[in-house]
Order: sequence, then structure tokens, then C-alpha cells
Amino acid sequence: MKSYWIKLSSIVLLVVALLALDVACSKTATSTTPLPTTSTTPSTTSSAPPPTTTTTLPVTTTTLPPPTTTTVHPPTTILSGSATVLAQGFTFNPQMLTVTVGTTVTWINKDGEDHTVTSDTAGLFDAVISANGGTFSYRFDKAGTYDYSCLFHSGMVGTILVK
Ligand SMILES: [Cu+2]
Repeated sequence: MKSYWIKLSSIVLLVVALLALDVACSKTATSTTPLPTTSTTPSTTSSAPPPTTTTTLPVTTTTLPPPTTTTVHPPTTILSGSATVLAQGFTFNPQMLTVTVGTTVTWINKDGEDHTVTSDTAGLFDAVISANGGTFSYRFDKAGTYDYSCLFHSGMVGTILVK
């Protein structure tokens, strides 16, 4: 019985010793001494900014020559095969259309009123293009200037230039 108590007490002591050792170890592990902060003081050599020398330059007024106005002519797009003229807002758009010989021109009425496509050359072409999408097509097989107008609205004129 006595030996049992000795054994037990020795175990308890051992456990206590182990615990103490563990505590000591954890203490040493956690207590990390902070590194010395080497505060490098910046060398404050405040160099004064260089004095701003404001040199007043003499104002040279150069008289520029008048701008040369170059009139840019829009490139005349010559359409071939097929071309379209819109009757819109009581005008033919484009008002002048240049096409090659053999081109079929189609007029499309975009207005809410009827128009006509009537050649100034009597008997060449005269057609009514009805309101909201009416169309008329004519194939120009000869070079020349073809003026036309709308019989319903004076001043509604157009030209087809065939080259
Ligand atoms: Cu018209």
C-alpha cells in the first residue's frame, strides 16, 4: 500500500514538473524580445529652392498671312448598276445624281403625299410614285443630263447626270 502511494506521488510530481516545464517553455517561446527599432533620422539638409528668375521676353508679334481658303469639292460619286433617289420632304435627294450609262435609277417616295417623276424631255418618263413607299425605276442607257420634276409640287426638281 505504501509503495503505491509513493508511486502515485512520484507520478504526480512528474506531471507537475512536466507542466511547470511546459509553462516555462511556452513563456520563453512567446516572450520574443522586440527588435530594436533603428530610427534613422533623415538628414534634413533643407536646400533652399533656386530663385525663380523671371525673364520677360520681348513680345514678338508675328503677323501671319491670311489663311488660304481652299475650297474642298466633294467627290462626285458616280454610281453604276443601280442608284436610289428619295422623294423626301418635298425634295428629291440627292437632287443631282451622277451615274454611268446603263444604270437603273429607282425613286422611292418617303412622303405622305404622292409625287411624280416627270422628265423634262417629253415622253421619256412620267410616273406617279404614291405616298409612303411608292417607287419608280428607269434605266439610263444614253449619256446626258436628264432633268425631271414633280408635277404636283412646283420647285421639286432633280437631275440625273449620265456619264
Ligand atoms: Cu411632289
